[in-house]
Amino acid sequence: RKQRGFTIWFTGLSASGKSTIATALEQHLLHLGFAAYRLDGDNVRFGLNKDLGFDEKSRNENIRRIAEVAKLFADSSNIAITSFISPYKADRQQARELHAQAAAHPDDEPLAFIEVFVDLPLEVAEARDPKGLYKKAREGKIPEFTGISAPYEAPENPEIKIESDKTSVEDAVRLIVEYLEGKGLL
Ligand code: GGZ
Repeated sequence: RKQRGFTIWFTGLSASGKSTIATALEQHLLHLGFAAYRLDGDNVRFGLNKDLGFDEKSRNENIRRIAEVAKLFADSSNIAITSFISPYKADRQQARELHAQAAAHPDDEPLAFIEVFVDLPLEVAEARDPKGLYKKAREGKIPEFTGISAPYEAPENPEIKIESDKTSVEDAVRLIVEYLEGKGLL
């Protein structure tokens, strides 16, 4: 029976380091010979989801569509890696359930869903501010900015938590790969 795919779901604040770790993980998995594909703002928010903004309803819909697409990738034996803030617990839970229920045939296993919380204190993310977005948000120039004027609901029981101010990108990748190996996913 062919190995099933699965989804690695990153969540965290803007500038938390999600995309950096997700990109390094994708490269690592590709070098190992796995079909990994990263979904992020650059290839989703400018395409499939270009009709969506950042109000709560739009974020709900953004995450709902991404979860559906990740499920399709996983269902076709790929490793889907998603890198979105995904600030709402209920949306992440819905994404998880979608994977759990993805068994197309009664003898199919559910698709594994690994939530990776890239945890960085807001003050540190704001001090980094690589794109100047936090500054603009403080000035009121970006409404509903996560952490400033919109919520971020941190995961309570993620499969993996990475404190990105205390963990190198290489170590973060190693932690995730070790977790996946331990679960028999790689
Ligand atoms: C948060 C925003 C906002 C608002 C634009 N709030 O650091 P970035 O720039 O590259 O990543 C952020 C990205 C967040 O998009 P997501 O699709 O990941 O968000 S969500 O999961 O909540 O739907 C940031 C930029 O878009 N950005 N406006 N108001 N981040």
